[in-house]
Amino acid sequence: MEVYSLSVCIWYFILAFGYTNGECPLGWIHFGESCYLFSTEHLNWYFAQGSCRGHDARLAEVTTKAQADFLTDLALRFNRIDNYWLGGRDDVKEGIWIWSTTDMAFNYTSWGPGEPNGNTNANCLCLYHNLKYKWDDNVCTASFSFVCEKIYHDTDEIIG
Ligand SMILES: [Ca+2]
Ligand SMILES: [Ca+2]
Repeated sequence: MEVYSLSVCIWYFILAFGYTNGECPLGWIHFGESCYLFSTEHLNWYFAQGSCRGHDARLAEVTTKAQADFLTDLALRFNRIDNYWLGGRDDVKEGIWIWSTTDMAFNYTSWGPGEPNGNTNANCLCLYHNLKYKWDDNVCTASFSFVCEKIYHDTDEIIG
């Protein structure tokens, strides 16, 4: 138990001080051009998007393998029994997946085996626990955790 507590402490220390810096809000994790927040609350996809907007953010939109792997790896390390909404949807045209705020079609995907498989019943994108946090199409009204993404502000650019 002691060892477990210590390792949890070390992990939170890494999360707090290793991945973040002054340009992401406290609790958000810096990667590439963005800051990410893994929610602890559970909401349907629509309310999750609203919650992210409340943070001046959006549900995470993934355009590179590096970004996809980062989010999957982080969800695995958090090791919660949770699914996490991302900002993808195919409710406009079934089977045509787009990122919600840009309407851009997916140019990179990280679907789990057999996914997407929900047809018109499942029109929202998540990192799914039982797929080792690869991508899953799921029912948009399901109550899941979610990943918000906001722009990482580089201090040098603001000053320069
Ligand atoms: Ca669908
Ligand atoms: Ca599915």
